[in-house]
Amino acid sequence: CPSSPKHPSTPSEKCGVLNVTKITENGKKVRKNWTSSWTVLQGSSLLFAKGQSGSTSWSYYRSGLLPELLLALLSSWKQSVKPRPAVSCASCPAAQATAKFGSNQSKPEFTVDLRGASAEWASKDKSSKKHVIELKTRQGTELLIQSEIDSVISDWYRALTETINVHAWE
Ligand code: I3S
Repeated sequence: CPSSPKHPSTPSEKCGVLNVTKITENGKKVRKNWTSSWTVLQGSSLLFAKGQSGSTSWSYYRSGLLPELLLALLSSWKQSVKPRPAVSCASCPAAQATAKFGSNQSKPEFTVDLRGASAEWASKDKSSKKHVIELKTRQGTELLIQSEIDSVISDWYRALTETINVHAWE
């Protein structure tokens, strides 16, 4: 019998810019299409913002997410130059970002249900890129998630695996 989660109230809020592609959708293989997406982890959901493939500062400005983008970049930079504190809700404006998704300023392009999902470091045959996470959902969608910044993707790996563990039996 699996033990109950060690941290049932682990804050599952995080956001930032990640490279993402689906490789399977509803059990069917799809062609890779890497895009840079504003990504929000909220509870047991992972949301990807629409229209970030150009990912210019202007597109973030227009979507109203530029302040959050700058905060996320600043946070990544800070994390890369000094010991990293645990990710906390206060360090990330995920809630505001999600509120903006909800108010149509930037609709999520798609949402992934992390309940019953799995996340692991992708093997080399999945991608030639470094720092790639393979995320598989219960619904048969497989995604690759990547960042060039080691500390950024490591934090996401930790947050995703913790969230998946907490929601595994829902
Ligand atoms: O797994 P693949 O098919 O080698 O993935 C690469 C291709 O999707 C490629 O696109 P085209 O097949 O349209 O040329 C992408 O540009 C590459 O980025 C993909 O490989 P990586 O290893 O970057 O995931």
